[in-house]
Amino acid sequence: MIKIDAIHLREINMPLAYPFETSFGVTTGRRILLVELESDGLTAWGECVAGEHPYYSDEMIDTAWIITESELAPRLLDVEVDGGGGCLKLFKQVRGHRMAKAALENAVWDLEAQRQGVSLASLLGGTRTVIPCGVSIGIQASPEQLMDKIATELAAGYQRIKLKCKPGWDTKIFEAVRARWPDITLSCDANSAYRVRDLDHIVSWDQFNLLMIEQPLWYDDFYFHAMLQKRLDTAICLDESIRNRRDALAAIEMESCRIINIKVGRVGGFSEAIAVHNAATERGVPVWCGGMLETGIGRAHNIALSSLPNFSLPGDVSASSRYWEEDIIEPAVTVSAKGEIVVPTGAGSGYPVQKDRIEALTVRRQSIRAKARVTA
Ligand code: OSB
Ligand code: MG
Repeated sequence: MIKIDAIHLREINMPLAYPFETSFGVTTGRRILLVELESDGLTAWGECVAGEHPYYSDEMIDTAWIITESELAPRLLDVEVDGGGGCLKLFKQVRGHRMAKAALENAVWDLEAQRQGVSLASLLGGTRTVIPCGVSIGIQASPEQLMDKIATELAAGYQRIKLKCKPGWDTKIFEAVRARWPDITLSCDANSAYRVRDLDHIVSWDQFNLLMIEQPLWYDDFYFHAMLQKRLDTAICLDESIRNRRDALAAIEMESCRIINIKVGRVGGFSEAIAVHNAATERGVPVWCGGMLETGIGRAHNIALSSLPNFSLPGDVSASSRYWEEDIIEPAVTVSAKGEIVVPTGAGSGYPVQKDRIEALTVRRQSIRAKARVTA
């Protein structure tokens, strides 16, 4: 059993090395909530992937902070928790707020791995020694600039290129990319930018031999994605719509998608991410690990998750240097010339945090401590 002595919340501000544009907006820097658990002389970290605004999902850093401080941290400090797997039940009374829950739960798993002296990957049930990596490339100022970016990422060895798209930045872009690279593994992600009037338009993308089309319709939809999937040869991949295992089962049953993007923050932590992974495995649906422009703390957790067997497609888990001038972990995440990340085997996540650097980036902090307990 694990007893948490203190939970430290902090907000760090980090400028992105390159702006990132999606159909819902441009991000130039991140405001990130980190949680740090203290337990028995050990320290474990978690990253909340909620954005500055509620544009990707209904969570944002400020709601995550309030929920963590007022509801989640007190619950975690009040009990002895039976490892990371115990958090789901502990937080169940609080509806939603999955990204906030995930930050704490994932830190508990990290702590548990340290206590057992095993890697986080193996504690989660991971079997892969290396993970295949892709990149997600944002909407650019011009098609030429996009071509340069793609050329750079392919030269670096990345195994799959995902293009962010939206009305006006789609068919013409796919045509140009396919004209130059007819055979690369290519996909697109619309982040819910299309509507039912666009179905014919989306069906016309079958000509581009995409690996998948990610979340083309509403962020909370299954029905219309199923209608679209019936008409498409290309696989639909759901991201935003999949909040838990039950959603994954519904989407697979309804044939709303043929591939699932698992983001540990979006589904509320490692336990639920593993449950989605296992449900997809049993039904022959491949999964891959999505990204949320994480710092090294979240990135290390994504690497551990990606070591599970059914993460067979390249994820959006890529090198630290694509996001940050300097990451907050040491060593930074690097990707080999074959487009792979080696899964660490040491105790815990395998990427120690740079506390000095985190201190320097901190703009807000709050500590919550366990009430003194009387022991017999
Ligand atoms: O939809 O996958 C997404 C970033 C922020 C919010 C949503 C998404 C993304 C990405 C970037 O695609 C993935 C990454 O490189 O971290
Ligand atoms: Mg996505």
